[in-house]
Amino acid sequence: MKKLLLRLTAVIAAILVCVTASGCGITTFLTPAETIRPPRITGEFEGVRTALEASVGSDIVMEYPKGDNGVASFMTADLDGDGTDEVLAFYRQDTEASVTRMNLLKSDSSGGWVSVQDIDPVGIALDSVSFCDLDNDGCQEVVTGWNMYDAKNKEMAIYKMDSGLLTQRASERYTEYVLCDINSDSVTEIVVLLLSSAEQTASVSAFKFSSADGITISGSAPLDGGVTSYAKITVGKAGEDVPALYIDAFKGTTATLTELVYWDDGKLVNAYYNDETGETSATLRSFTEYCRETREGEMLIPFEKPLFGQSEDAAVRLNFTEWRVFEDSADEISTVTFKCDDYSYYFNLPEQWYDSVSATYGSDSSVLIFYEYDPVSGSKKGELMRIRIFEAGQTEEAQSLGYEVIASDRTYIYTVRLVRGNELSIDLTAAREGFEFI
Ligand SMILES: [Ca+2]
Ligand SMILES: [Ca+2]
Repeated sequence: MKKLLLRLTAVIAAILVCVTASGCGITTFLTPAETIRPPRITGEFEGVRTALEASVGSDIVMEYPKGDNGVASFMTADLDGDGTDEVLAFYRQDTEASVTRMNLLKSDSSGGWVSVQDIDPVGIALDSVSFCDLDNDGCQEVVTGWNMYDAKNKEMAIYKMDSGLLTQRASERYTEYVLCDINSDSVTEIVVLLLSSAEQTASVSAFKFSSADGITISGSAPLDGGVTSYAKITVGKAGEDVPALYIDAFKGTTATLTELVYWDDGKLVNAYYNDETGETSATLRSFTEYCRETREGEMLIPFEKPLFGQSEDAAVRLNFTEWRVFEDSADEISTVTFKCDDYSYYFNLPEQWYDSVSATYGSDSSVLIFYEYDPVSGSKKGELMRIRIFEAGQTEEAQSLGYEVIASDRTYIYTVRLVRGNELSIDLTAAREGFEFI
């Protein structure tokens, strides 16, 4: 559970990526924590709270964007490009229900702070704040996301600095959004996901921001309208140099799917979406698993690969996960893994096992058995390897039963018993290489 929470924290950070427009497409992805200097209440920002209270009264409670992780009650950035940072502070009036307000403060000539603008809230609570130069004029705009009174979806409001004050230039309904250069034109787009559960529709749209027109749509693509919520959005590549969004979504409580969205031939496309059914069934899996990035920066999409030889009415269906790299013609299989949720590990199958090995797992006894399976005759053949978990300190007992240790942590030792002499047999080194903690 703890690991799940950590993963969700990473998800929140991933959703709010802002790209530095460097003039050569996507090169760097920064989390808000990196684009915004961490606020300190000492030193140069010491007078901010006092200046805020002088302007809006002292009966206030400092707030912070609800959906952001680790971002505090004010953020700093040089919004007007004059070389010194402004402060955007978030607070609520103590006497008022939970409505987040924003206040813009500037440093004055004597090095103190003064409030110059109080900005009316767009919704009930501030969910996210990002600073990003959306129109390539060298100054960052402020992109805010708000929880609304009535709905599941949120409202985005974009502010631009104009004569020293922030002016709202655009707003848009959204479920999730990402700031990135999706079409490689060196201008950051606002990519908006909008899910309407009531109407069972969902779409992704890329918007451009300009000072004159606010936001205008550049492209749009349908998404699976039957999803329940979005779990994780990762900005990666589809192929060599094509920016892409990998969108992991829940469909129900445990099933997940991945939408892969990128710009192709002047339009936004959703690689696995089926126009006829209106669903993205190709990537639908019955379990919860999200895309992962390899050390080399390649994105892997999880596909469900049911184990051979299971009876249709088995109480618990077991699956391998086939991790694929997206390719235009046919996806490339990167690895096939068994995931053990009970003991939080993956076992990555050796390649020679992909088409002819199945497994059984007894959660009570923690034993995972891999065996050879003949898909043609549908028959189970000899055992190849079993993984068994012992309590820490039980090494001797494990060894006396023919097990060899491949990994350990404070609580358990993770062991294997190998069957040798089969052409599919693997050695201890390969078993160790295949084992991975989640
Ligand atoms: Ca700008
Ligand atoms: Ca762009």
